[in-house]
Amino acid sequence: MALLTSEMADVAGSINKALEAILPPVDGYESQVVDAMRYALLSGGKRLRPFLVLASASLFDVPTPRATRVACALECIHTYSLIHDDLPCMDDDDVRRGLPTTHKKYDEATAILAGDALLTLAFEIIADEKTHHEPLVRTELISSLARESGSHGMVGGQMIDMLANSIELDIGAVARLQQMKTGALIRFAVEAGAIMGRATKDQKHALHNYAHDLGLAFQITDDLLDINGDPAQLGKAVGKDGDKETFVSLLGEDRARMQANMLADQAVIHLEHFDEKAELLRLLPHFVINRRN
Ligand code: GRG
Repeated sequence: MALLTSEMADVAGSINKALEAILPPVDGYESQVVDAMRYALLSGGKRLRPFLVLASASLFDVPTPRATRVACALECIHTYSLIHDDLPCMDDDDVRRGLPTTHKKYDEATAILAGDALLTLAFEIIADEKTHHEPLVRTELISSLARESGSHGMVGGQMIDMLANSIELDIGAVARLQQMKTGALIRFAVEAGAIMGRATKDQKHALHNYAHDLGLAFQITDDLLDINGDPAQLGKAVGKDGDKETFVSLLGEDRARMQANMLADQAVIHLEHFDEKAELLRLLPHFVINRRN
């Protein structure tokens, strides 16, 4: 695991630098929204999704600067989703990554606008020629990211989650909700490397299955941390799931933990036809289920 944690720290460092460089310069009356984007984007975070983009791109020897741009775009979408999720009309959180949430630091209107601007910035980054010289590859990345972020993916999952207090969800419905809300961006992260690297159909299929199992294992762990996690380590409040059905409320803690373990093992098996370049991807699922934040 030491190899993985040191690689993850390196990726976080290089992504932070790249995000600093990509963010528009602060100028004019609109500077408040750019300040808020910078605040939310550069406030820490594990950079798990960027790490996945870089790790999957490295399977196909995609040049790192290209993969880094896609990783930055994805982190912009992830950050926008956190800003909006923390708003009073959604999860109503005051602390994120150990700091005041964006609407607490600024105000609600600025937080909404910062989220909106991060969402559009993501597509601006990918559409740029610097991301890939082939327009078709850029288009495929854009359409996959749009699909996974939108109403068939993360936004759709968030909608179901918002309704979850008033509708009854069984285990299948919870799995579908989480595959949309959390799994979709993880799927894109892994798929992005395959798109840039012109992977074969079989390779794409294996990576898709890997991302599916990793996403569920990640979410089950998130549900467990909401019950057992330490707010100081997590940098956010716990007990937020309340009466909502989650993997843990439906399965119980022990079975949920077993399920996360099983999914992590299964994720690794999906990579069996990849060579040693897949080592970091092989280590990640067990890191994810043992994380404390
Ligand atoms: C508002 C459109 C919209 C979507 C919100 C992502 C999301 C959907 C809500 C966040 C709430 C939440 C706790 C989801 C569970 C999993 C998750 C995305 C956790 C946060 O991701 P990490 O752990 O965060 O990768 P860091 O801070 O490390 O980047």
